[in-house]
Amino acid sequence: MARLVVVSNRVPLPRTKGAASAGGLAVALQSFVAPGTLWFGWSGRVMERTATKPRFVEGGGVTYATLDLGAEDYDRFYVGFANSALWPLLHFRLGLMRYTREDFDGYLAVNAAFADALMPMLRPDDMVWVHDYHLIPFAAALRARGFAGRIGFFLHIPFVPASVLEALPPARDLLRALCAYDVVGFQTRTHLADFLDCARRFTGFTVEGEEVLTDGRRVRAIANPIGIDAAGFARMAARSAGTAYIQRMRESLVGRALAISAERLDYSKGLPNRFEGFARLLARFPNQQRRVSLLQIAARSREDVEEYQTLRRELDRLAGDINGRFSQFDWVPLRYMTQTVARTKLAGLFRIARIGLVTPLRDGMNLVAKEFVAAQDPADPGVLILSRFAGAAEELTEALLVNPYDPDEIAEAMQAALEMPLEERQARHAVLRKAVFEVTSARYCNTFVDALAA
Ligand code: GDG
Repeated sequence: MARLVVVSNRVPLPRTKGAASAGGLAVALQSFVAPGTLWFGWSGRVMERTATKPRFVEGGGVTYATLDLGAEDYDRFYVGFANSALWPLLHFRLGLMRYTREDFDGYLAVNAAFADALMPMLRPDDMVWVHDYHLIPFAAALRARGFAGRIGFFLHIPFVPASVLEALPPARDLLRALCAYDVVGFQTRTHLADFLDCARRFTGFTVEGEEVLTDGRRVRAIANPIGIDAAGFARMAARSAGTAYIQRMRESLVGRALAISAERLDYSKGLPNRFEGFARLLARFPNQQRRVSLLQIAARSREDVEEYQTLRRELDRLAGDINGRFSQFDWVPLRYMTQTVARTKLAGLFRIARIGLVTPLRDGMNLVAKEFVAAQDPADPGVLILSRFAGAAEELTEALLVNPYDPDEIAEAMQAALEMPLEERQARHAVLRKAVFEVTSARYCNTFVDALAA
């Protein structure tokens, strides 16, 4: 069997496994990679200059090979093009997009440097699976260095309609770069359709069904929603609910309902709108005051990108506002923390929550929504409130779906969730649970690798 080579910007090194990491990709892939796999990417470290030779770590039969980034490459590739241009663009936030040619050149240069470092380790029959927006030009870089084997790409974040994509100056280059892969995967049918439309308009290649015909090659585009290890997460949540930590949480609630949100502190996740929605719940439905607390876990992320610092200050202010306005001497409505919480604890918190509040303005998929569903006790489940603009909304149709731009809609959904009778909660949860147990991380990985091998 061909060896699998995984390439991703961040590599979950074995010593950090199980630690509080707040990224979706690592979580989905970690349990899948089999012994013999090579996993290659950035070490997460910034040095004076970008390394030319990787450092190796072994763990569970998997070889992890990582490169340090130089300070200038980090600024241009990671902070610059990837997270200040592509990330906002692909989350429909043109107003936040900061593009410079220097950043784009840095992005191409790091992809080239990564290809240079990986190339000597590759065998001709390896299958290379590249992840996410940091590495779109990676296949083109490997092809330029002579690699002729199978290369696939999966985009974890949304793909945008042509009218949004065209605002990015090198849109055409990136689309053509995507066509250097054999398989290109997206989270949803919508993202897939937008990609095919963009390829038709901007590349000069022919699109036939769900394939792009380039000069001499065929690129297959697929929709392959990512999932979680649902059974594993459910077990973890049930076990965690019996621990002293969760017991302390219950005691602190003194019988009040818990609403929970957890994600990276990121403007795509819609935290200010959610805070405002919660404030409107308390203002419009005052009988819910003292009856519910919202726990917001917002793990700090990308702190070198200015927008993230601005968002953090805004949230500090909003959280202070809400608690100043509504707190009573023995009740604090909003519990806001920016540290990460260990995964097992998070699972237990999800399990005892009455509401899972997942309201991104845009999201490729959103695994928190799926984890919340898996964590619930089917006999007395909590209610998932989910943004229509999360990829997960295509599958989780029995959630209370909201437009996150309307804080009143969030408030009304919270009110409905708090008042929802047990039978309706059970009925909705049963349908959601089925979806989450069907589209698992294992299915996601197998589907992609099968498409790549075909
Ligand atoms: C990208 C796409 C797509 C969060 N806070 C803590 C913590 N987490 C964990 C969650 C979940 C993961 O991190 C986050 O995954 P998401 O999918 O929700 O979001 P992104 O990080 O933005 O991931 C996304 C994903 O890729 C996969 O394709 O779904 O749309 O944006 O597992 O539970 N984990 C711990 N402590 C925290 O405080 N331990």
